[in-house]
Amino acid sequence: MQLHYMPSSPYVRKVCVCAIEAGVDELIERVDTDIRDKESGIRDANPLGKVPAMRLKNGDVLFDSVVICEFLDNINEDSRLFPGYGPERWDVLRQHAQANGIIDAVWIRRREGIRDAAKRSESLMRHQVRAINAALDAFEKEVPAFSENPNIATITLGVAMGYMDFRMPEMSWRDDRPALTDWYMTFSERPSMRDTMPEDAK
Ligand SMILES: N[C@@H](CCC(=O)N[C@@H](CS)C(=O)NCC(=O)O)C(=O)O
Repeated sequence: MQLHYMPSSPYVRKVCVCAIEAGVDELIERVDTDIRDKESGIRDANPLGKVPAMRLKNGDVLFDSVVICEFLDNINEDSRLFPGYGPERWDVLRQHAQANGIIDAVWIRRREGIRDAAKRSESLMRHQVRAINAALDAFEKEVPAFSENPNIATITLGVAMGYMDFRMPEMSWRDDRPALTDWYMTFSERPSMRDTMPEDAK
């Protein structure tokens, strides 16, 4: 399987962490992909032109990150990153959406922040920061009930926090969030997280 890969992308990192946690990482060949390069093949793989996209052995292509993660989880029948149908699944998928929304908001805030000051929308940036803070506050209350074993939600949250440290260090997300701070300190020590840290952030 070939993964269209960009080392700084948090969505790609999420897939890589899932692959390691699911024990299927060695099945994946990473293909460095420049999303701005029309010849990179990403638009053939994904009409949206976004990474990650995964080309399977039979030629089929999967995207976006959560779809690839569930596919990888299914390869190994002992892996349980996605709970089966039932209340736990809906809760984990809701938490995944909350964590992934943090990544989306950091990404939008960053894109807006690097525009010329005259074109930048301060209200759009404030809106993203408000959403990030509200989602983190909600997680601060949820941490005690987190499962010990990683799942798609906790992996995505760990990647979101790493992405904030990487792209928005001024956010100081740890302030007044002791439970999340402690949880991340432990989670980020997992080999899957250490081995996938963005190069610039090492
Ligand atoms: N919802 C998608 C988001 C993927 C995404 O936005 N990837 C970024 C890189 S971090 C990208 O390829 N952007 C290119 C573009 O927006 O044209 C997923 O989870 O896979």
